Amino acid sequence: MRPNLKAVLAGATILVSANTAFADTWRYAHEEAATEVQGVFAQKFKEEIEANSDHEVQLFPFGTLGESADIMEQAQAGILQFVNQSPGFTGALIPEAQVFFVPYLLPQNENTLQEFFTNSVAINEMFPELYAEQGLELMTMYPEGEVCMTTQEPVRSPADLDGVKFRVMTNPLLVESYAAFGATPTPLPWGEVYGALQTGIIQGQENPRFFLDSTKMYEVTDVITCIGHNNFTTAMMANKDFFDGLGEEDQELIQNATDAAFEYILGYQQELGEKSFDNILKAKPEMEINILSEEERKPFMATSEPVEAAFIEMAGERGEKILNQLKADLKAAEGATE
Ligand code: 6CS
Repeated sequence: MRPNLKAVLAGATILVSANTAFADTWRYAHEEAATEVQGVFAQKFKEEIEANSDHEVQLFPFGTLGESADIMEQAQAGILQFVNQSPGFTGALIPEAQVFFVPYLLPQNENTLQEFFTNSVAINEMFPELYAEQGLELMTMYPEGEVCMTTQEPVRSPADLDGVKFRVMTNPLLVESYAAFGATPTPLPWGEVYGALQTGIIQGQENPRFFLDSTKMYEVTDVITCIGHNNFTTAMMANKDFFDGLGEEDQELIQNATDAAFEYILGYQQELGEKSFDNILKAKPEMEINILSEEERKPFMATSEPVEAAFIEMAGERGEKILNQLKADLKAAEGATE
């Protein structure tokens, strides 16, 4: 059942007025639990804002205000001042952001990946203009870790995905990508995934390593397969009217808090990802974890070209420009971390 937004926000208002130490309250919703990567990013942002100003940041983790699509609507409407939403749910709004689902585009080397997210011209200069058209001030994008699949049966080649109803985020290019991998892509909001796996409506899904552990995907699937095809990208943004209406000092405060949270989360998500498979095997020793070899990855890698073409078809000239800039940024990041 959807939470009653008015009731939640009324509660928030009472809390604010009870605490006279803060000048005002900024509401920030994200798509994960408080202890997961987006939650830790948000907590760091809150701490920075509150330590350096008289503003309060109130956090709304996954589920408290609805699904990803709901919190985005609320941020666009100005009910929320901040929102963390992954490009996986922004396909209809900002088709160009689907570029993050072209398989094998992002590097697997963590240093190169972090260098890319820090200095990318596409992320820091081009994407903000596209988000602005949707009433959003893009504050940053950051990685959440290597994406792997969980399924009921082993996946060694695209043929093993034949007939597998595979949940993807509600994103047309992800649908395209999993169709190219040989599966039957099934877009669903996150809140429906565990139950759909449990009841057999779907037989697979993908997510970053830490999330497979924290959301206990091993309880409802038996095999993890990593093919090195992607790293989970997410985005944090503010309502643009709210941000534009602030004084320079507050805008700088928000940028500094974002930068601090970004710096912190790079190392945090890396560590979390590294521990996740050990945690999963402790909880379920019979879980099968397969890291496919270079040879086994080849047929999956062959899909990157047609999926890239599908991206350009969907995102047009502007999408192609972003893709080219992103490739240039990745080359520069590789050069800087060789
Ligand atoms: O798969 C999803 O829908 C979710 N995955 C992550 C890692 N974060 C939030 C998102 O809703």
